[in-house]
Amino acid sequence: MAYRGLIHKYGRRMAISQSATPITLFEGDTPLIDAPRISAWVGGGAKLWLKCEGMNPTGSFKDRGMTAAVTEAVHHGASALICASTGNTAASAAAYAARAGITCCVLIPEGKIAMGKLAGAAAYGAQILAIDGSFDAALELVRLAAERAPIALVNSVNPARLQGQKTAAWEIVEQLGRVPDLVCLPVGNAGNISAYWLGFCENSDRERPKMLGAQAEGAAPIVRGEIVREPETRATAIRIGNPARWLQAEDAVRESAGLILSVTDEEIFEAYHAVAELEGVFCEPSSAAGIAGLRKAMSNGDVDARERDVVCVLTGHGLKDPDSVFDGTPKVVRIGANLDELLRALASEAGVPA
Ligand code: AN7
Repeated sequence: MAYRGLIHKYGRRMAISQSATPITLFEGDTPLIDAPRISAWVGGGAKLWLKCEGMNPTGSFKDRGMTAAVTEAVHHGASALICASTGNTAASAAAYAARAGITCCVLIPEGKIAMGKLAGAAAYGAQILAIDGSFDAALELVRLAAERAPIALVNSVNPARLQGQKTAAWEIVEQLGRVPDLVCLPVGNAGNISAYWLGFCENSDRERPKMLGAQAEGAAPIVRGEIVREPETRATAIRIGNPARWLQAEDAVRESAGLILSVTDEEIFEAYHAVAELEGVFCEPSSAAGIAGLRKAMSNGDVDARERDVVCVLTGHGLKDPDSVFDGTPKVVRIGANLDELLRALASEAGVPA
């Protein structure tokens, strides 16, 4: 039968109300593609696979958790949703609220949201509110607001979110035909790494991957072991200084014998450009933190993944954040509108002989 979304496929294995009518945009079922060139770029002899979560309906993995959280909220009578967001959660919540015919309010750190995410939230008709403060401050505020006002909180502190997001682990096992040896992903609020670990643990008692989480150096509270009051990174999705699922992420890393490490913005952006140019897979900068972290861990000997299956989760689509592609202005070569100039440019710019 045709694919009809995560709850239809996995709902019985999700701890959500079984009688609820799914609110779905047919999220999930995203590609897991082999990546020989980026494997070589990362080095160390591992075989890399890319889990392309940007292929979800609103362009990020958040849709997996949102179908579950919004289904649950609507089942319990909610007529409005709220979330704090670095962008992707906002776009996803706005879309699922629209799908359910209810109101959505999003609270964002002003000026720190990629344009494609803001565009999504606006297009789906959310009420967008901004504060002069960090994501962490926004999350604190929406938690308090949800205690006072009749509005359902859909950040990943909501347990239904993890129930939806854990399905990505099961898809990977199905697509690969086995459990991978290592799974690498970016860590912000730490909901996703917690959800993957939950999924792998529910999948098997014996075979589980190591989890590798990557934080941006300027927003690496778990790596540093302390809250970061003013997190800073160009990877704005993971510009978070006090992750809500901090302890759970530490458990996932410890229980899996994995690791959490930080990568510089420079390393993140190198990986971001490399995966697009070498594999044709365009993710947003934050999403490339997992690849950057893997490369670092391989080169300094923290992981030995030779001839192993490694999955890098690319959490959001590159089109979410078009500004990040360019360092200033796009590299465009202007030519006259005639064949001579085109052929000359092909030879000089692209190495294509006339
Ligand atoms: C592309 O949208 O926190 O560790 O408010 O958008 O589960 O928080 C986004 C996070 C990774 C980190 N990659 O995931 C939000 C938000 C992308 C993201 C993360 C986010 P978590």
